[in-house]
Amino acid sequence: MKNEIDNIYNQAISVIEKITNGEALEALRVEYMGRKQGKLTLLMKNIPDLSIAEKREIGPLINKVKNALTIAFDKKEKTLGQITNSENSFFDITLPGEKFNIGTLHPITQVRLQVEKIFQKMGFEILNPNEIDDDYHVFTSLNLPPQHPARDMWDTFWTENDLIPITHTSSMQNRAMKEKTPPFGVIVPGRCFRHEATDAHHEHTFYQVEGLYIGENINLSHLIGTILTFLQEYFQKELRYKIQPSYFPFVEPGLEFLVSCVMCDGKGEKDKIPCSTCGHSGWLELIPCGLTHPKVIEMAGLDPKKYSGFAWGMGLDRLVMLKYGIEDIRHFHAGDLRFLKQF
Ligand code: FA5
Repeated sequence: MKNEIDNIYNQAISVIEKITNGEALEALRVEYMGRKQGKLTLLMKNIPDLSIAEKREIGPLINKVKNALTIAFDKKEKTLGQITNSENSFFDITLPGEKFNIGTLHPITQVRLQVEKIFQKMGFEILNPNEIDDDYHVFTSLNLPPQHPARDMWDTFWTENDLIPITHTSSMQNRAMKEKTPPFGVIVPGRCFRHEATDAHHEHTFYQVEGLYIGENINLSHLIGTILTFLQEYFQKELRYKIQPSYFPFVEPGLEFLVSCVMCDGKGEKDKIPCSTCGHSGWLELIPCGLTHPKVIEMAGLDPKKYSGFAWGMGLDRLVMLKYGIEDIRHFHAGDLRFLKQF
């Protein structure tokens, strides 16, 4: 029996060495070590018939052979696996590469960067607003004391501790005047929040770009010149403009800056179809603005007899919509890649 065990071991080892694929190896494993009919298993079934002395010799020998074969099979299996992997890892440099989807800047971000560049060229500095601010900066410092009825013009969100997700970027006016020495110009691009029933032109979350210039002897011509220069540079078009009275407690006079419609060139219609962008009027109400109210200047610690200024607050989303002919503001935050991939 000892010889038989040696033979089985030697045969198995020599065949394992020659094997070249996993299937043949598995078949061989069953042939020698299979639980029912394996050659080694069958030998083990004879052990109960042996004498005690033989049992002591044969039992450990079979176990030793069994362990040695298990190791040989496992080793061969690993070797075959490595060969297969290296065959699979053949790299064909002629195949087209994997396509990576690289994101792009959101259209609002793209336009914000353009707007910032234009105003920087005109000497304006960029200030970032606090997205959550206090009552003083959002309202009181802008000549809107508590209980002022004009506060109703803003559908404001409040936090539980009486702070405000800013309703407009005018919230930085007081800080800018306190921090800077006139003459200075700043723009404040930022995200605003209002309790709005959303529609094609209104979102609860949108963007504004505030502008503030403070110096001496500032008048409406400075305001008009600045805004017109910006709009012509932004739309790359000669635009006609008109201004009409408006009301904001932090400017006096308060104005609405209108430009000839960029979609229909101020004609009110395009190809004989009424222009829906300007409501057939040929004019776009684009930028609320005005000369800074003396009280606002005074509240920032500056002398309103010496200093004057102008300010505006334009909707950035509106500028993007007009530039690219986007009909509904709600596309911006819908997360629809079909929309976003166009920019
Ligand atoms: C203001 O917020 C003033 N702070 C602007 C201002 C600044 C006036 C400085 C004078 C001097 P108004 O609420 O009109 O004004 O908003 C300004 C612009 O923000 C609007 O013309 C519009 O383009 C945009 N806007 C306002 N509400 C929304 C909204 N819910 N969704 C999208 N855009 C909005």
